[in-house]
Amino acid sequence: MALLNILTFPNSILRQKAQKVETFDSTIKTLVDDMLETMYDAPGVGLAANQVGILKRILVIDVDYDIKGDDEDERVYVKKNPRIFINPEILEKSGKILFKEGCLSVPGFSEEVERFEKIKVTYQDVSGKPTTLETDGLLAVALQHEMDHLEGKLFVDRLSTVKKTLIKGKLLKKQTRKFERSKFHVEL
Ligand code: QAP
Ligand code: CO
Repeated sequence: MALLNILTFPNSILRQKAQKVETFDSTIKTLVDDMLETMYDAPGVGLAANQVGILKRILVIDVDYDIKGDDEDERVYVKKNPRIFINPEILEKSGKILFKEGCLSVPGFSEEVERFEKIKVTYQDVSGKPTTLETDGLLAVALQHEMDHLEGKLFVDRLSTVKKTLIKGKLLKKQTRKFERSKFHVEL
């Protein structure tokens, strides 16, 4: 198992559309394991392959967690219920819900986004077996958020231009500082 690097907004790779998985081999299984490890390590409740720079239609989600530790850096997720969705598609949707969303690719920001309240999805598991699932609540929101990633879309695209521009500016500034720091260390 390995930790993968999570790309952050406004990285242009996050804007690319992911391709359908056709072959369910050990490469996919390893990728799924690494994505789960990366998600739990972050910690987060959902991760799309696009976010680790791999343009395949794969999502991992775990919304059944307990958070241990009060401090942001020391938080660990327990009671894991990892869910894997490959080639997911929405078959039916109904209702509307406002949910305050965050994203591992937009660290430190969360904003209210409108989603469907209830969805029915079809997807394949890690061995390629087709499954359908009808769900609502946090899992339905997480699925819609993660499926957006597969289309190169981020939750900030669903906010006002003002909010989106502000978040972009702050994240770019943070990334520049990180880069300057690493340059300094190399030159030492
Ligand atoms: C997507 O989001 C999602 O800003 C997953 O500093 C969104 O895991 C699922 C995170 C809404 C369900 C509902 C965000 C971690 C994690 C941050 C995440 C941060 C640290 C976000
Ligand atoms: Co996200």
